[in-house]
Order: sequence, then structure tokens, then C-alpha cells
Amino acid sequence: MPEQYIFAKRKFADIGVDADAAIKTLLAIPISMHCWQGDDVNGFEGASGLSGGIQATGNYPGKARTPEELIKDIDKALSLIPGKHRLNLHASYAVFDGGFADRDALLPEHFAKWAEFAKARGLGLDFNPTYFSHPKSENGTLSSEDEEIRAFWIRHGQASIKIAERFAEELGSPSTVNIWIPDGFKEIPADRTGPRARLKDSLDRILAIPFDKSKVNVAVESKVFGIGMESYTVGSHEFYMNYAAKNNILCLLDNGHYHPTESVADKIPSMLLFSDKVALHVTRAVRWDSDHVVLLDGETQEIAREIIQAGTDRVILALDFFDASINRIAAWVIGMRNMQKALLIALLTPHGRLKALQDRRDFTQLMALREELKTYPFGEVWDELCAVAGVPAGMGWYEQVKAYENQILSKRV
Ligand code: RNT
Ligand code: ZN
Repeated sequence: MPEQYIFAKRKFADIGVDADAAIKTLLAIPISMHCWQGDDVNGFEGASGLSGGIQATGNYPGKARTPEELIKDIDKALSLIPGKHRLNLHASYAVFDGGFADRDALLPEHFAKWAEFAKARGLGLDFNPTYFSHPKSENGTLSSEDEEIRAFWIRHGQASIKIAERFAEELGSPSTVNIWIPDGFKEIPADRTGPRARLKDSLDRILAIPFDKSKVNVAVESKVFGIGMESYTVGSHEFYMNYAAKNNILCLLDNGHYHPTESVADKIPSMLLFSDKVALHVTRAVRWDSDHVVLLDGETQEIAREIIQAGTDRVILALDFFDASINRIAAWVIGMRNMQKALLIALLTPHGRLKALQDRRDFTQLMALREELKTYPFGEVWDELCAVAGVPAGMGWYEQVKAYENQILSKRV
């Protein structure tokens, strides 16, 4: 055991925190890593561009173009991230060996390659229906006034549940199906209720298919606006929060999807007084829902603190960002490791003591102790955690990504 760790451990023990236990706990927290960082949310359907009011900006060379390339890149990223995680797939990443199937006709077979991938690595899989980048998604999906279009997207939601159910069966781990739709208006709507009533009906019909609720967790993700849909979002926060509560499904909070001064960290404990679980997309919004790589910043740390205080079994944790301006594998590794570092800091925090100070209204000592904790030797615990998990600490991981870029990514032209 390195001396620095022994020193750090003692320092944390002095404030009643067990660093060994923190390492052990962190290594057992799965984070669902989003496949779409690897290719700028492109998918394998030959999409001509990303639509739905979201955008990946940048032109860094070397993006994955095929399932084989994406798998290779995911493997590289996972080899540099401590612990065992999950992979979050989107329906647009179906692998069509025996002919194309449209979104409403997708079957578990179209994701057999992913199931095989996950099984071989002992990973769980989560799934997202893709309600964007499709000719039928341009004028609304589950809220569409065109009944044929709406039925098409309802079938897509149902197909997604079936695919996730198969994943859960094959991998022995429940799968989360997260529904996010881009539907909304650029201009002030004349009717705010109609689209939401149709969305409500569509969700009812998706959930009406028979499926094993112990295997599939359905979540709904709200949003405040999208590009080109600035004035009205059908799937707003209030809509989905109420829908989820009434129908006993998960509400998913993406911290890029609220007004800039709203705090998702503050929403988590409120939601958990009324629901067993909440789902998250951790991202970083810069001025808008820009999906920058997750940093070890104050917002991420506050979110992590709420996750740890709530109990990690109550929060279904996934990341969501897509940065095409830097090495995409590095983006995954930085974002995942930062989420883990934030969780580790939370695990190394003497919450009981801080809470007691708050309850005693000793705000002076509370501030003093919190500020002292900021310079506690957390980095030494992180290095030890990396050693235990067999991944490089420090910049060692970057050297490996750079070598991979030189050998593999730079040849993708
Ligand atoms: C969009 C949502 C959604 C997507 C992914 C690709 O604003 O955050 O989660 O980012 O489905
Ligand atoms: Zn999201």
C-alpha cells in the first residue's frame, strides 16, 4: 500500500470516514455509458444528419463508422475506467446483418450483436428508442396530429420495450428504457393541451403491451427546449413528472434540460420522497443544453452527493454528452472518471457530521468544515482505487488513448 494512501486513509479516518470502504462502494456503482459519444449520435442506419433539436459540434478525426469500430472504441474506453458498468444503446444502433428494418419493426435480433458483446464482458444493457434522425420524426412523433405517424412511433416504443426485455433476460440484469422525444414548436403554440394529450395517450398505449416490469424499467425524459423548438416542448418536466408518478414508471432528469439556475441535485431528494427511484442523465450544459463532457465541477459533485445520500440503489445513473471536437474515447473516459470521482468525493464526506451541524443550526462550523474538506487528500484515494481496479491512475490512461489514436483512429479516413 503506497505511503500516500496510508496517510490519506488516516486523515479520512480522523473525520470518521473509511476510505477502504469508499473504494469498495464506488467500484460497485454501475454507470450506464452512452454508446452515442463514439460517433456523434450518428447510428448505423445511414442517417444523413442528426435531427430533433440536438447537435454534436466538432470535427475531430476518427469517429466510429461501423459496429465493429464502435465496439472496439467502447472496449478501449472501458479498459481505462475503473469498475464494471453498463452500456446505453439507442435504437439507431441496430446492426442489420440480414436486411434493414424500420424503427417500428425492430426486433431483439437486430441487437443480437450488442447482447453478445455485453454478455462476453459481463455488462448490463440499457435501451433508448430513437425518436429523431428519421424521415417520420420531422413533424412530431408521439404527439403527432397525424394518426399514422403517431401509430408508427407507438410501435417503435413497444418494440423498444421488447428489445430491452430480451436484454434483461439474456444478461440477467434489468434494463432501463428511456423515452425522450423532440416534439415541440418554434413559435408560441395555439394549443398547448392537444399535443400533450396525444403524448399521454401514446405513452399509455406503449405501456399497455405485456412486459415483465421486474426486467424493464421504463423512464421518461423531459426537456425545456430544443434547437428549432424554442417556444414549446410537449414533453415538459411537469408533464412527465406527473405521468411517471401516476403510472409508476421512472422520471429521468437530464441536468441539461432545465433553466440554467435550476438544480437537479435539489430535485433528486424531492423526487425520492415520492418515488422509489429516479433516473439521471448527467451531462454538462454550457449556456444551453450543449452536452459538453462531464467535468468534476460543482454541479456534478452536488448531484453525486445526493446520489450517495439517497443510496445508490435508488438512482439509475447514466451519462449523456456528445462532443465531436476532441478525441471521442477520451471524452468517454474523462466523463465517466469524473462522475466516479464526484461519487468518490461524496463517499469520503462525513455526511452524518455535516447533517448534525445543520440540525444544530451551527452554520459557522458547517461552512468551516465543508471548506476544509475541499483540500482533503481525495486524489490519493482515487489513485489507490485505480490501482485496485487495475486501470491507470493520473495521465497514464491518456497515453493509451493517444497511442490508440495514432494506431487506429488516425487510419479512419
Ligand atoms: C436530448 C436528450 C436525449 C439525447 C439522447 C441522444 O436532449 O438529452 O437523452 O441526448 O437520447
Ligand atoms: Zn438526455
